Amino acid sequence: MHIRLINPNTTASMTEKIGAAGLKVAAAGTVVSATNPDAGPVSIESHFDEAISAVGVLEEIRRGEQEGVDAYVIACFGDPGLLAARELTAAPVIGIAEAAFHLATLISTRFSVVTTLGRTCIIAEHLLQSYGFAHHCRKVRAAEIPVLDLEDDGACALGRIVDECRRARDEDGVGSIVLGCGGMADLTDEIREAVGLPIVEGVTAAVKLAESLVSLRLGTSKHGDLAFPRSKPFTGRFAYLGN
Ligand code: 5HY
Repeated sequence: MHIRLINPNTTASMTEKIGAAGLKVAAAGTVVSATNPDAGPVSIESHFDEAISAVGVLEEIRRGEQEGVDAYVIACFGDPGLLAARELTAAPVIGIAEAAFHLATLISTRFSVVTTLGRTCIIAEHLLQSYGFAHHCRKVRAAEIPVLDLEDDGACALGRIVDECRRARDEDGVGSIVLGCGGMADLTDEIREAVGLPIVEGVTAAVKLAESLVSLRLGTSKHGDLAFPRSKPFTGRFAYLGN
């Protein structure tokens, strides 16, 4: 099976890191490829960034459909464009936030989330509500690091994330912690070592869920709201999206 990891921001080094993390946990025989859109924000840290990045995600889904991809992972913690992406394919499409929330509730009754900037906490809180996990999550915390500090070894992003995870461990009464950024995909083991709690990371969680769905031959339902979009022309610079 071929799983395509889509990094919705346009930072190639983060896409590479996400691909490596996914490949590390994939079963033998699973092909893992990672892409990012040509156009869009270099990092996603606001509602605006998210809205623009969603178009890039949809273009990558359309590209994957021509390549016969079996499942997709949207590797940004806001799960940008998730439902629209599911309309474009019969293959499973999994957002890393949704995947991490599901797994965290299988190993703990309560979890906290540690994400990057405080201003993005509301995005995770909205997802917790819309996915029905709000009552499982004690707190969405921020390490107050810009997303691209995760690409800069000198920025001591890891130290700030560990400090915030330790605060969650000591103050929130939770059994596990969810990492709130695709760019943290390579830090799980170090954080687990330093904090001593189960750490749930979304990219790897989504890859294992995608493998399960494909092996169970469970794809996105084309019955109801996730049916393929109705054919229609699009105008202007989006004309290429119409049919
Ligand atoms: C992410 N931004 O996973 C989100 C994290 C965040 O570019 N990749 C990004 O802070 O919302």
